[in-house]
Amino acid sequence: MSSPERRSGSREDPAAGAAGSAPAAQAWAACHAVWPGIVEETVAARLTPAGRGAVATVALEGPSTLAVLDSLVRPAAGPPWRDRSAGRPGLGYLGPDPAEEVVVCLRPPRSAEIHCHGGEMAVERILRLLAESGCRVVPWEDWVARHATDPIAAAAHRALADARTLRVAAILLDQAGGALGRELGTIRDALARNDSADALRHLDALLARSALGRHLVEPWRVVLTGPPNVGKSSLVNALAGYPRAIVHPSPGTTRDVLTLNTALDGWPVEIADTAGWWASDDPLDIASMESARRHLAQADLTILVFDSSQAWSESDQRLLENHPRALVVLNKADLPVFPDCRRPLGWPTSATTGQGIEELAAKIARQLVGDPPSAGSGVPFAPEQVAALSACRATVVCGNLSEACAMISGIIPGRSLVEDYPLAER
Ligand SMILES: Nc1nc2c(ncn2[C@@H]2O[C@H](COP(=O)(O)OP(=O)(O)OP(=O)(O)O)[C@@H](O)[C@H]2O)c(=O)[nH]1
Ligand SMILES: [Mg+2]
Repeated sequence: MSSPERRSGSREDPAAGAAGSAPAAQAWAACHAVWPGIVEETVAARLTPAGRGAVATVALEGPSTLAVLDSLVRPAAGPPWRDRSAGRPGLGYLGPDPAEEVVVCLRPPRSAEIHCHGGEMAVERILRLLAESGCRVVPWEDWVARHATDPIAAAAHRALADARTLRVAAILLDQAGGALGRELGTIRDALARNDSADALRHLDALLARSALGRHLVEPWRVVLTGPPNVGKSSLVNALAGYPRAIVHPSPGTTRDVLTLNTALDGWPVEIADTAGWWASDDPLDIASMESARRHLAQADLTILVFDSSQAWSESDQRLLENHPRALVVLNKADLPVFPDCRRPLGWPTSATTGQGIEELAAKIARQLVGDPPSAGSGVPFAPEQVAALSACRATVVCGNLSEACAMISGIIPGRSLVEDYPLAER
């Protein structure tokens, strides 16, 4: 395989501006500083998501960017890529005929974006041709790591791809912008001046937000349970805003656990509808209830639904006692309430008329999230961040402040990304 690095060795790079110009030289020097191990390498990555789209974007970066473009992409008009200035898009034909129609945009100091048709085959072919030209094709996560300012920002950018709502995306953007890093700096400073109380206060505040942090990429799980026929599936549909689950007057309609993803008050939530609980020795009922039990064990919040138009029963009471932390909902509030002093207090809803549904959604969100962090707050969102903070806290509690300071310094942004993302070795 020919080496584009060698081919481009003697070439001036017009994309970088005039050779030796100060900004370009500084940018390139910065590239060297952060990525000493991969400076000789030219890499390519698909930036747009996998799957079909109208347009896809492949990025190319490294010393042989221009050489690769000149060898692979025939400009529709005008000079070769090496003689063009950065920022102006140009139409070209990539690869042997039938060539891929692409728009190339050069970026200083030595990178380019190739915009192509969004079909899988077009992108795969372009990446294969780039690989055959000597580029190393890397996953988008590595590309993000390469361009992030620090490991926390890199992790936040990767997590952003899985953010399901604007609300969680805003928190992750804060972390990418340095919110968590700044709070880690405050803890390090407190430890450096032997102020363990202040360090613990900040550590506890961060750890208290770690449950929220986990759910920035993974939705909260809410499971509806209760006796048969009380309106669990109807409530799931009302919360989702569309008829996802089958509703029927016969008890025992829902068998398998049915899940759907939605947002409540802007927070991503997976809602599960389950089979009703009743005394039965039918193997099908037992299997349905076993499946519900498994889901309930994983729930962040259980919603226990009863029918307020029916008498309170012994089995209702047992269900209530089995789920002492559940949010109790009294459905069918549009029907006359069956007076029964044993029935617990609960939130009244009518899945039929919509009464109480919006408030129920807000209640669920409040119970799951508590007080959301104010804009710009640090939120640990990756398990390794939480583990490091917990370990640091334990070390502070043991009174070893200098060791805790070293631990927290180890996760503070500012060290080379190469340690975390050794691209050159993969
Ligand atoms: N009047 C009234 N009827 C309701 C309400 N919610 C549900 N129903 C009716 O109650 C019956 C049972 O509703 P489902 O949502 O299937 O009840 P379920 O708890 O999922 O039942 P299973 O899956 O059998 O356990 C249906 O006929 C619904 O139309 C409500 O708020 N008011
Ligand atoms: Mg049901």
